[in-house]
Parts: sequence; C-alpha cells; structure tokens
Amino acid sequence: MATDAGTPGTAIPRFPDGFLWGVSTSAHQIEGAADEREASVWDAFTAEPGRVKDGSTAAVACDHYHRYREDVALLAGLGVDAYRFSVSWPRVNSPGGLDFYDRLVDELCAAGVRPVPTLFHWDLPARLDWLERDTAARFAEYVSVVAGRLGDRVTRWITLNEPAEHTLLGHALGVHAPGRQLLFDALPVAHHQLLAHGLAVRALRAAGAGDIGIANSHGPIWPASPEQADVEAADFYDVLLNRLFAEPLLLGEYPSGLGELMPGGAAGVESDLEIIAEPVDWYGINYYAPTRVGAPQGTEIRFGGLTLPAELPFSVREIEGRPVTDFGWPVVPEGLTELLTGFRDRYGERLPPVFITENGCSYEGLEDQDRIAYLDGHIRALHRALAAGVDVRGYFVWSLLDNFEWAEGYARRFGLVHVDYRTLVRTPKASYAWFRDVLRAQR
Ligand code: IFM
Repeated sequence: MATDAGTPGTAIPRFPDGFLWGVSTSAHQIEGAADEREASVWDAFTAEPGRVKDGSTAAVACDHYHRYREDVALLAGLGVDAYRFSVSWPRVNSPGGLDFYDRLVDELCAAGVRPVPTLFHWDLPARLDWLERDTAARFAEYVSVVAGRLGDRVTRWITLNEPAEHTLLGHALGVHAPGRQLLFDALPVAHHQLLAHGLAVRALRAAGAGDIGIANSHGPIWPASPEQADVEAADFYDVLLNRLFAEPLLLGEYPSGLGELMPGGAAGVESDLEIIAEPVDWYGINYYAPTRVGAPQGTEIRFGGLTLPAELPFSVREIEGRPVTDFGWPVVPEGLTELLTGFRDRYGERLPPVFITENGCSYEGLEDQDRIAYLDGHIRALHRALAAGVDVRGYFVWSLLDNFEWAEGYARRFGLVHVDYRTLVRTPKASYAWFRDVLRAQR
C-alpha cells in the first residue's frame, strides 16, 4: 500500500550516523510471573469482571520473565541498537526482583543491545496511589534503588511512560487501572506524576546517571471545522493531551489556568514546578495518530475503544478517508512530521533533542503488510521532520512482541513478533524481517 509519506519498497532515506534504532515493551504487558512479585494496581483491576474485554489478565502474558534470553536473541537478530523495556516497581519491591533486571541488562549488553529502562509504565504497586503526593517521593526512592543496581551498565533512562494516558484512562475515565472516573478531579494525578518525574531526574543525577528523558504521548489535534466552537474545543484538548504534560517540563509552567486547579493552587505548585522542570537530556514522544476534536455534542462518544462521557467540553470525531488499524486508529504518517515541526516551532530552544519512544500499530497475521506500510510511512515522515530541522535522535517501534494490551487484553497485536499465548511460541512476522532489512540498509 502506498502512503502519502512514501512508497514501501523504495529505499528509506538515510538517517544521520548515530541515530538510535530500537523497539519498546513494558513489564506488565510481557513479563507474566505475577506470582513472583507483589501486586500492582493492574492485578486488582483485571481481576474485576468486565474490566478487560477478553476477560484476560497479564498473569502469564508472554512469560518474558522466564524467556527473556529468547527475547534478547530476537532483539539481536533484529539488529536494533537499543531496547526500551520497563522496570516493574512491584517486582523491584519483591525478593529477587532486581536480580531479574540485572540478568536482563547483562544479557542485553552481551548481545550488543543498549538497555533503555523506563522506570514507571503504569504498574503502580497496589498499596500506592497517584492521588497521594507522597507517591512521588516513594517513586524517587525506588528510582535510586534501581539506579544503584543497574547504573553501571545503563546509560540512558526514561522516568515515566505517558503520564497523560495514565491520568486520562486510569483516573479520569476509569477504563484503565485503577479504574477511577474522576474527570477533571484527576488533575492531581497528573501533577504528582510530573513531580515524580522531576524528583526521579534528581535521584538519577545523584546516582551519577546522565542521558535522562521521559516518554510522553503526543499528537496533533485537528479542529473538526474552522468554526470557532470547534477550534476552541480542539485547543482545549491540545492543552490536555500535549501542553499539560510538555510545558511544566520544558517551560516550568502549566498552561494558563491549569496551575490553579492543581493541589495547593497556582502558588502551591510553584516550587514543585522548579523540580518538574529539572532539565532533561532529551524528550521522548510516543506517537500513534492525530485526534480530530470538535465542540461537545451532548452525547456519549465512542472512539478508539473508549466511551467518553457526554459532559466533556469537547467531542472526539472520526478522521475520515484514512485506513485504520485493527484498533480503529487512523493511519496518518504526516501527523508525525506535523507534530515534530509543531513542537519545534512552539518550544524552540527549550525543546531538547527528541526520541520517538513509541510508534506502531495493531494488526492481525504473520504476513503483516499493513504494519510494514504503517512503519514505512512513519519512518519517512520522521525523516521529513529531520530534513525540516527537528533534532530527532532515535526511533523505537512499539512493540517487539504481541502483548497484553491493557483493557483490550490480548485482542490487539502490536508486535513485530507473534506470540501464541497458548504455547508461548514466538514467531517473527514479515514486519520483523522488513525492519531488520531497514536497519541493515542504514548501517
Ligand atoms: O500498549 C500501549 C503502551 O503500553 C503505551 N503506549 C501505547 C501502546 C499501544 O496502545
């Protein structure tokens, strides 16, 4: 399939020397071995009937905990420079938990794959709560422990994964763990995660670590029409998804009006913002698709597997005329160029070098030509952003393996490698061979 960002089959343009190519996963989605760690909020959530569409849990998932050597061999075969995985806080709290990451990091280093751990990817220990400010301090303590153990071999760190989605899906809409439907009362969860990020940056630096970033989810927001009401609703959504999580970090301030809604009010969060804006070495962006937003329509909205309540001050509309993934997400490669050039224009010198820490799509099948077309189009779109002067240093595909896709269970397959959840056999898909060849051609 040809996309307007390029044609699969023609060579992908050359990226600069030193550009980092990788793949991503997260602990809860692949590790399994749930009985060998303390409980996370996701264990409690998935145990509740109806929370996960296929009724599944991540108790076994891909059993990566026991099969990590096989998975590292898959990474080596793919030829990636780096592997982004996450460290499970509940596992680190459990006997032998850190030993696992020690072994994984050793195995990666021996295979010539650089480990890039994310320190929080949604699997909060069940006894903690992001509504509590103290969780940020607990996070920094945990980060110090992990850095103390792995810091001799890990040179690049990611503090948090997608605090926006964790706030929105987990605490505002209740479709992810811990399942709260607080709508705008979920804002303290955003603030406490951002504070946790800043404290973690300080803890990592104190442990001698450099090269620190975050993986934030971002996308262009398209107004449903040029009508003022649609444009205003789109701007508001842009604040919630993009600016609320970028600006405290990059500018040391909340978008206008939001500081007042945070715990302690605008004056109360001022000193926290100094911590949150602790400089990072690079900025990670997870990109999947743009969102088209219009004025509220007074009815529930079904969108990408979500049901959004009618009382929200915006409505999410379909992007028409585009292919969609199995998840129903539109395939819009040029949205990545738009996002990156838009960020560069908006934040200028304040934007550090960027890494795309996630990009990918869910499709069934081993002959996954649709995934190849998606990745091909997005890698070309990324190259266009580079050519337009955006300082992008790396790109990670989501995901190495098919895995537990949160509230969707095992129904959505994002992997370059197929996993048979009955036998746990891994089978590289056509996209694995394609990405391997792309990487070879870049060497
Ligand atoms: O699987 C998720 C991942 O955990 C966070 N980013 C989006 C992916 C696809 O939904």
